Amino acid sequence: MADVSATHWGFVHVATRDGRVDSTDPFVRDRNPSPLIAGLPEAIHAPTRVLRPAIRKAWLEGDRENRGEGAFIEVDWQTAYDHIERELRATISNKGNEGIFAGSYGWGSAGRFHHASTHLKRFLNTIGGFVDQRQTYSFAAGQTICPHVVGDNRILFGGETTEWPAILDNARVIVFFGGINLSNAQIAAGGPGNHATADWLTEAGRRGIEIICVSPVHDSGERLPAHEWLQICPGTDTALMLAIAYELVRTCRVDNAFLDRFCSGYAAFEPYLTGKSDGVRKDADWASGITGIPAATIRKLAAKLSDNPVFLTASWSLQRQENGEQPLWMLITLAAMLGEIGLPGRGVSFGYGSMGNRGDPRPAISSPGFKAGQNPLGRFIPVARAADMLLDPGGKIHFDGEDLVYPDIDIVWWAGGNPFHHHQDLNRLVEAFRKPRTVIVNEIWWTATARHADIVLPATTAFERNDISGSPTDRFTAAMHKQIEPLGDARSEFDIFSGLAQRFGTIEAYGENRDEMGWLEHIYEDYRFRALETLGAVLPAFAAFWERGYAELPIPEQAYTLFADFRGNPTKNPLKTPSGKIEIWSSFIANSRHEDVHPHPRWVEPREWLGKAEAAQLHMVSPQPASRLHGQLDGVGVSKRSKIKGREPVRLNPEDAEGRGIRDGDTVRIWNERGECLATAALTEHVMPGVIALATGAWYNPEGRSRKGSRDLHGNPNVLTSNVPTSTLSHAPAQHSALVFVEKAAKSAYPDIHQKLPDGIGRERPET
Ligand SMILES: Nc1nc2c(c(=O)[nH]1)N[C@H]1C(S)=C(S)[C@@H](COP(=O)(O)OP(=O)(O)OC[C@H]3O[C@@H](n4cnc5c(=O)[nH]c(N)nc54)[C@H](O)[C@@H]3O)O[C@H]1N2
Ligand SMILES: Nc1nc2c(c(=O)[nH]1)N[C@H]1C(S)=C(S)[C@@H](COP(=O)(O)OP(=O)(O)OC[C@H]3O[C@@H](n4cnc5c(=O)[nH]c(N)nc54)[C@H](O)[C@@H]3O)O[C@H]1N2
Ligand SMILES: [Mo]
Repeated sequence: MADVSATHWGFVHVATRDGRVDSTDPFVRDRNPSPLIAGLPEAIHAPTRVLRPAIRKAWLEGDRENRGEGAFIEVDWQTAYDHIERELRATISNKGNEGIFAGSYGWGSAGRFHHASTHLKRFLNTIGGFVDQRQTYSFAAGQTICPHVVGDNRILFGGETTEWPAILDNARVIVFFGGINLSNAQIAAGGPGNHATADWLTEAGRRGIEIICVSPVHDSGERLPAHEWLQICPGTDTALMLAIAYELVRTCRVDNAFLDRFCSGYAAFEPYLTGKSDGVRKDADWASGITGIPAATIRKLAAKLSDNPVFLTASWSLQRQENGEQPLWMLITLAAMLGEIGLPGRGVSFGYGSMGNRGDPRPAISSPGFKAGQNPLGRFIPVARAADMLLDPGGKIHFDGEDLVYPDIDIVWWAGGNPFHHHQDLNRLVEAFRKPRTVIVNEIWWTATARHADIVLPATTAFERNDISGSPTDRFTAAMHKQIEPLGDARSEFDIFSGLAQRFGTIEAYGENRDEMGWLEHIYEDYRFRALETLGAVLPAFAAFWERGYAELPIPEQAYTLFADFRGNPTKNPLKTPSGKIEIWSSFIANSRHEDVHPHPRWVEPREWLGKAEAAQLHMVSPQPASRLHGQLDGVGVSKRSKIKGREPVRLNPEDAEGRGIRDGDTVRIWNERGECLATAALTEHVMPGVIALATGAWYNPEGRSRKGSRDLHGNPNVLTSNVPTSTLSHAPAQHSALVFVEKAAKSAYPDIHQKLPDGIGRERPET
């Protein structure tokens, strides 16, 4: 199967003709392939490809102010390397390696070897290191809080979690806070060989398991088996969970034996629930006023959860909000009060509606990987603080118990990520991007981030190089065969950084005397050895794997339940928390300087939510796009077809539209004090009144110049989102939601170009 490759959307069979990718079809073993893969050929050959190294002309004259504007000139690789070498050497000798920021957060390739940011970091590690980013945009608040509560992050992400067959055999009720969005399950980091979430849900329906979705948006509603949709005001789930917990206390249904044996600190939490400590009973009437869910419904839900074996889960979106640590902590606490944690297929774990294959049965070994090695500098910032760092060198923060100082950055380098997609408050990022002396971006396409760089290096796509895939939640590994020659002068990340390592005399440390195929064999054989050693699983040797096109791990005989070992023997298998138990009261937080985070879960009113909104304001949620992966594939295939009048659709309830004189298909302005964008109204009952849903990923396209206050023409929610962190504990992105105003746009004709090439980059694309 020499035609196999892997993408974050799934494995594909590739057909080529005359040196071009002609079609990409679903992998034969994939039961529910994603429709997004059909757009790949168009993307590979898109006019927006970066084909040659390019340098921003004004930067050559020392300009920092006009990033995102003006002409580029295309140069050869040696010229681009000359500039980069000079910049790196100057920074290292003037400021040391702490002048280089290369956290480079983002979703580079599914191919694990040519993983762009890993190569960037590996190269920089050979010349003294760089300032890194820690944690991910997906779940940074969760990554910070979960280890304090349950000792590690298996409950949040990765392959070692409660598996679907166990859930289906044992749970009678499943509650999805954040809903279960099948379009999100199209994606699995590192490339899934199969998409199984839809099948598990169908089976849950067949077995009569009760499914309850709690969300302001009814995503995938029509594709799910029979279920109940509870509409909740965004950002208020913690209040709902508290009220359910209160009901358990009121009706004497708390599992005190479980709390005594497996948890620490419940005694300090209960007085908060009952109002003894603060005078406010967290009862159903209280929560109803916050969440918008009728009190009787909350009481009924509490009874249902205590009468049945349950599995509770929350999507990651709940924690990409102000105080985002709280709903996860509170859901763990609720599951503990119900005494469900560690029983087969029951209890709590997160992210089942967030990404494909979470909860798929798979042996617990890590997938094939390529490593960046040790960073000799060892400095980092929390993932979402890049703009803060650039705007405030020397600024101090306290992060998860550690004191950090923002370094003074000369060089920003991104390879395999798109901050002009992922960063909150893009107008602020535009300002921050004016600070460094030099911005380098390795990209496949002329994204907004590439357009805001000084030096842009053209990277190949996965189809233009050999690679190997590996997803922590999936059993399959693809032998990703090169299908076509690189377009233009594009190079693989390995080639790009080998060229630089040559210049710095570190090629041996960087490349270890292996070529591309040598590395693939090395990575695969390491994986094959681990599979044999830890699982006794026999995978084919490299040559046979390469020939066959993929390898697969066996399905484990017994479905795994998270914390079953802890419940079975808490003395032998304690959690890695200070008490060895589930911490409902966290001694770490109690002893920390993070005063905005209380030592037990609680409801904290966010700065922006419907409870504080002006009459005309609506609450925007910015979920993941069904039509693409973040900004990837935006201009092609399903995503291109999903645009209405060339802009991103914004979903809103007909009630809110009517009050504003907005009809389906109207161009609307969405704005708040941070920015403004245009989008096209798509009226739907699947969004609750008071809420709008504007998916992420429409390529940022400011009207006129890239300036603070420029209106984004395309519908990118991040011109509206806030830089306020989830808390001072995590400093995590809280950008999933924000208050906004919406009105029908007065002017009907706005420019529509949403993927523009900079001046100097020929619109006439060379034959490739
Ligand atoms: N408002 C709002 N914003 C959000 C979120 C939200 O819920 N609301 N969610 C956040 C989340 S969860 C995430 S994970 C982030 C995602 O943010 P990103 O991961 O930064 O978004 P992508 O568009 O996937 O960017 C990856 C980039 O890598 C490039 N790339 C792919 N392969 C290669 C390669 O081999 N080499 C090189 N050099 N480049 C390559 C792609 O072209 C693409 O531009 O966004 C976050 N932003
Ligand atoms: N098609 C596609 N799939 C993707 C991605 C993509 O870009 N495209 N990105 C992938 C990535 S990187 C990640 S991290 C995951 C993210 O996975 P999630 O964070 O789970 O995904 P979202 O779509 O951002 O949000 C899920 C749902 O939560 C709802 N929601 C928002 N706010 C609230 C709230 O306050 N309370 C409740 N109860 N619900 C709320 C949203 O309306 C949405 O329906 O998705 C992955 N899957
Ligand atoms: Mo993510």
